[in-house]
Amino acid sequence: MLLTNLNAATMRDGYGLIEDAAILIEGGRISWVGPQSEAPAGHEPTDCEGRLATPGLIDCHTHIVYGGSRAHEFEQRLAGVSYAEIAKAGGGIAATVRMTRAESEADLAASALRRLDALLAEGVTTIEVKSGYGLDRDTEMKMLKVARELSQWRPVDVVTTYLGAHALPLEFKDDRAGYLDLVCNDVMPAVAKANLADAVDAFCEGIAFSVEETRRVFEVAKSLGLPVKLHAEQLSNLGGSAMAAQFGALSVDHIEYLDQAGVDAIAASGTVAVLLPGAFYYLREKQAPPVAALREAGVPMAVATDLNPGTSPVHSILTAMNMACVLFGLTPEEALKGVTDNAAKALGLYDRGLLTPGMRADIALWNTARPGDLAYPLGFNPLAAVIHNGELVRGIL
Ligand code: DI6
Ligand code: FE
Repeated sequence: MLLTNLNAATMRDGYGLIEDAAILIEGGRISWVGPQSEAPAGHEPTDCEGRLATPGLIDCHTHIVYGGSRAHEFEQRLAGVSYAEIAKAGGGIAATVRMTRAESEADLAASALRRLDALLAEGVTTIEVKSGYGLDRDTEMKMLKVARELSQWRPVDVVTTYLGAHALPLEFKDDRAGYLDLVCNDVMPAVAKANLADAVDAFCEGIAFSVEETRRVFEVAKSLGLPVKLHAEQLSNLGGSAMAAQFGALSVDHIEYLDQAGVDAIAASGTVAVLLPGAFYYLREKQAPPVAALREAGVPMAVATDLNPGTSPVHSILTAMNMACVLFGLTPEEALKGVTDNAAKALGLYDRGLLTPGMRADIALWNTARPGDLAYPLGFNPLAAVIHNGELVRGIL
């Protein structure tokens, strides 16, 4: 397939924009990109009518597999009940755990596909999905299995993450060490053996797990050959990010309270900073992540939806990009880099996120010529077509 008459945002070096570009796709890969006037001969061209081409978008942090609804908690929070009070009364993560344990694989898959469809409608071609609403072995494995199988039903690549250390389950409420034993000695080895997870994550926070508890989880992940990432410094600065950097973490996510020492630590380890403005927005947080310091230190920044039923029911990656600009001060160029090249790196994937020769042919085509039009509006979707793995899977060309 030779796509012609494009504005190609290659994302190599800023937008890496090539005007009047052509892209040659062979065997599911991009084999050539450049000015149309120099395109290789002998291929039937497909005229893209001046549209913008970007890499397929990558949502590198989601929790789209879960049971039930927590819409009533949103109403309670708006009526002045705090997240902590709701959790104490058996709501919050515990409520989703109950509802996820009760649902069949088929029901979990059906609701996850509806959420996935919203993301795919905006040009997403790779998504990460976390467990963490089962907490017992069977439900964690059920969630990861459902997540893995989503790619059989939709044209998308799914990367899965085991998030056993998300919250302390009710049945272990007086036995933290006992739950960590279960995570480290039982569930994680079973997940690894069944090849159900590509990485291991934890929630390191005052209301979740300490730095030392998280370190224990990471030691086991390392011994099983699984890369790690971390929900860190979201509500307070515990130093989880610096500890994660010692394990060569792929990413540290949220990081509103990351300090300079933390920035320096993740800069040295090549860890990606994943910014999640949806949770910041829903929780009406006041402290934004240290974007200027991250920029200064050359830390790659990614942006994701954090789609989850509690703190970020955000089903739109374009909205996350917009929020990253308006709430955190990213440039629209950084936001696009954050859902392409840097999101790929946050997942340890080095074959996508750029429109350059050798990369997978995951391409989004947009009804605009300017890449700045993606992060700028709210509630407007300029997607025209999607190519996934070299196949046209949405729109017509
Ligand atoms: N960070 C959060 O804020 C949540 N999980 C996480 O790791 C909360 C998720 C929920 O309330 O369901
Ligand atoms: Fe999350």
